[in-house]
Amino acid sequence: MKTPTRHTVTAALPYANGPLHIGHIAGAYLPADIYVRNLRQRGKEVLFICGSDEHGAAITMRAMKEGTTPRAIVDKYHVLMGQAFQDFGIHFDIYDRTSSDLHRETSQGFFLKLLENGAFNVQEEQQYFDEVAEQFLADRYIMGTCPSCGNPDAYGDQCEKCGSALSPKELKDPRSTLSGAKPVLRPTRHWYLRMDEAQQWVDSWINTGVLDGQPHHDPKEWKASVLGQCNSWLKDGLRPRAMTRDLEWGVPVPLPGAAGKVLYVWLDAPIGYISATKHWAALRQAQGQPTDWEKWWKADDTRLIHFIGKDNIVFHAIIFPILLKMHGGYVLPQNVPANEFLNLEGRKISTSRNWAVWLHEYIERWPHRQDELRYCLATIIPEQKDSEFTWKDFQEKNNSELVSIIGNFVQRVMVLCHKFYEGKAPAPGTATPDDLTLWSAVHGNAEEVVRAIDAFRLRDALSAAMNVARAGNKYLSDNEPWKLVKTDPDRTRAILGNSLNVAAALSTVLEPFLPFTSERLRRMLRIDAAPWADALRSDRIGPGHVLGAAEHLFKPITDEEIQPEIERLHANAPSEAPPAAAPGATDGSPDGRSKPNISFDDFAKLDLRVGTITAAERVPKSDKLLKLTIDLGEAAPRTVVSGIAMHYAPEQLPGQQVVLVANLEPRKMRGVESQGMVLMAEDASGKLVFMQPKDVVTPGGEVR
Ligand code: B3M
Ligand code: ZN
Repeated sequence: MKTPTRHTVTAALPYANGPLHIGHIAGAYLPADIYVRNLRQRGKEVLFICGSDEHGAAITMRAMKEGTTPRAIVDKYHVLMGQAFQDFGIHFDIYDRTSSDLHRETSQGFFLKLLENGAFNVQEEQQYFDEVAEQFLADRYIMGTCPSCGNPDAYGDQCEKCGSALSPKELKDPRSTLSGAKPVLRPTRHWYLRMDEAQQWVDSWINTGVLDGQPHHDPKEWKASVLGQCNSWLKDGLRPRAMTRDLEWGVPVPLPGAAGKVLYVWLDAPIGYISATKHWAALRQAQGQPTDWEKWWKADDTRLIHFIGKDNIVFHAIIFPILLKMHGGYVLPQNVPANEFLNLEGRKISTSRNWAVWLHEYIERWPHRQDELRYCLATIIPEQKDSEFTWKDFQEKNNSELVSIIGNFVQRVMVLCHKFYEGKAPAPGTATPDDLTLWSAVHGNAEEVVRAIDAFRLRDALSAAMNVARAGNKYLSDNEPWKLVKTDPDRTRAILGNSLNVAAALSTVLEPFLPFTSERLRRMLRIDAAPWADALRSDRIGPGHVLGAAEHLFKPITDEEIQPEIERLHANAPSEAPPAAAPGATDGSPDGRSKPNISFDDFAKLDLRVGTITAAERVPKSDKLLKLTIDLGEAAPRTVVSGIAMHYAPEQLPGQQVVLVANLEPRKMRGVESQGMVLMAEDASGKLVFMQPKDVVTPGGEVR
């Protein structure tokens, strides 16, 4: 095992088929960013690589759904994702993309070298073909029943329910996801990676950390979940795997007679890390800083680390290493710290069901509050098992940790220094046992931050960093400088001098997690960022140093700010019942109401009308939704989707009078546009009942 002199850190290339959500961030990008920031603070040479994965069925299917081209999809989401990362303080050395020319050349070259090295078997065989869409069906293009668990919606490459890796021919009752047609078999030719030949060395590399007879890494440093998944693949025996596909969108197979074939996305995507590195080096070159890209991938003192989510484990820990080794000349990853999944308010995050907190929307709605979300997510990184984000927890952690621990400490020190010493740092004097205890807590916790980050225990690292602020708070509360100033001005100076230096140390230990806050804190203290070791000195801020103005680093988040987030989540998830305007639970506010007052003008904006239901039917594939036709006395009846299917059968409803919010912005639910919302109340048994006039009202009658 060589001592690394440089670190190549990659974060999974997200598919450019939709915006980023907090699950992506907590799973791969924030952990990678924390890791990289800390390495840089410690003066290590690091290259941090990411980019958009622009090939594969994820992209083409999205294009089909949006009725546009794959090119338009990747162009749109590549920009959106790159911007969101940047705005959120996740700073890659390059955020590249796999639809570039350089990437095409790089992955084609890689493929040809593999071919030359005998890495492939070319095989002609029968594969499923969709005669309607005129396309071969691999991976996500084909669905059927999982042979292991019976899930009727398993994909051609994987069952998402039980996690089994599948091939299309193992599916029972296969169907095309393109047309729904029953596929037929047709002959085609593909290049299969001879993974079977790698079985032995992969096994010993993963389980003993030995590669080519040399110690390579310590397998005890790998997560149990990563080893577990790899070993379950190894146990089944590695099998040849096709590295080409019959598709139009992708990197063309660079061989004569291979028209209409592209590289398998899981071949080209990880090579994307390499082409991104080349691109980065070319950009540096253009700026007059020539650099050699190859050392980042080929020098044996380079430590390669892949940050990913658990669904990418075998691709990074087995298949890509096999590709790198069969190609030759590349280092293999020293670790693949994969995380589990993040859930949201009790449910799985789902792009298709719009159950997600989208990063770019968060940044828009909570401007300058990046660190508040970074903090909350860092405390719940799903390191060992799936974890959960809730808006209440976000609020709670902001209020009782960021505001009360960090904010409170810094605020007290700054205000007292301004009050007692006109904003100039006092002299710390001779250290007392109390001061030594304080500094040993600071240094002990700072060491733990480093130890934990090196071991990919980022939650522990954050909690050690917070302990520095806790130690500062305790020191202040134990010594009460605000009282002591009257009796012992010398000791008071020492206490505040020490506290200022703890605040400076805090700006360093928090930086990997809360970069925006650290920067603000440094501005307040009027200090520059410093390398890790220097930054923890107790005399960094010397006597007479002029401080900036005291400002609050964090502000409390109120229920009024959080509630709309929860409501928005439910309102935007189309598979959910739309919120019935039921009395609802109170939020514990003193007067027992769940919402703050609104003005009369706000009320007057509502157009409430009485209508009569003329027809009702179920919305296909939904347990909760009914499609109602409502006569409002207008030229055409309204279509309204209502979440009452659990409470009423469609045939009960014609003739029923209802109160309708008639000017609610139309919204599509399950493909049906809803043009209003029916008001309902929840009775004692939990059943939803109609708000209806006691006497029959002519449809269209206004409710005031
Ligand atoms: N785009 C899969 C994913 O986003 C894939 C990662 C590629 S990393 C080379 O889950
Ligand atoms: Zn299954």
